[in-house]
Amino acid sequence: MDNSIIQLARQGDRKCIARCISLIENEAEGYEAIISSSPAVQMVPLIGITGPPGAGKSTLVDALVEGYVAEEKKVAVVCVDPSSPFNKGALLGDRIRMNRWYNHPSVYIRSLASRGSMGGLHPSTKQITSFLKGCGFDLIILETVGVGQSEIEIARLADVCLLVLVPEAGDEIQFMKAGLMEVADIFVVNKADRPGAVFFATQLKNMLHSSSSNQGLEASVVNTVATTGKGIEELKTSIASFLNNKNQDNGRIDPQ
Ligand SMILES: Nc1nc2c(ncn2[C@@H]2O[C@H](COP(=O)(O)OP(=O)(O)O)[C@@H](O)[C@H]2O)c(=O)[nH]1
Ligand SMILES: [Mg+2]
Repeated sequence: MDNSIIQLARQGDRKCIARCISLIENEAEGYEAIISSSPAVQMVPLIGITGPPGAGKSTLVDALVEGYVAEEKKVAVVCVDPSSPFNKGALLGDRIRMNRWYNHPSVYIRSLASRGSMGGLHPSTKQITSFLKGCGFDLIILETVGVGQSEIEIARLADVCLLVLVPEAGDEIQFMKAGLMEVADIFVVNKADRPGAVFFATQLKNMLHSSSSNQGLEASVVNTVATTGKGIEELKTSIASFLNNKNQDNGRIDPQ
């Protein structure tokens, strides 16, 4: 393994980053060297975004990237589609959705196919996101379709986990998979241009309030229209304040 590739990747060279990720993804020769070279970067937040297909996750990622790039942040986006390779159309759709960022100097986007069984994340996702943290990005966004085990895995991996839902989900909320509600730090009611969004958000808030065991931080609910950017500033504020609170909690000295 040529060490200069790793070094160039660390300096933000896109081709070298892509090459390193492929090596990690395929566990190809030299991949251990790349992983062990990853500095322990704690300060780069990993934002996980999950939810059902079609909820608007990729459109939301596109809008968030726009917001962060406007703040002169460098962003890496990793998209994992557990349904691929059977769903090439979804990946293509994501590519179109985030089209304007593919050649932007502040943005790096990578799609990973899932090799995990049970629709989980790609087994190397953790190593790949850790690697990216050491390549000069200010934040990492991880988008995955919420099927199978992926939400649980993304919640474990991410520093803040967004669950994207649409107003129509209101009818199904009682029947939602057990465990799904618990993974979210922030509930995003996207497609808030559709009827029922305000009602659904209120319903969600009530439910969270009544089920809150006050372990950890209470989740928040944000309404967005990803296609127009409405609510994106509020969402960014929610993300930042969740991460802030979490850091303060982690830094707190535990009274005996
Ligand atoms: N009306 C409306 N449509 C949206 C909104 N956000 C996304 N969409 C549309 O929903 C479809 C699915 O979006 P996509 O981002 O691919 O969803 P994903 O599968 O969750 O990544 C696309 O046609 C988007 O244009 C929104 O806020 N309002
Ligand atoms: Mg998508």
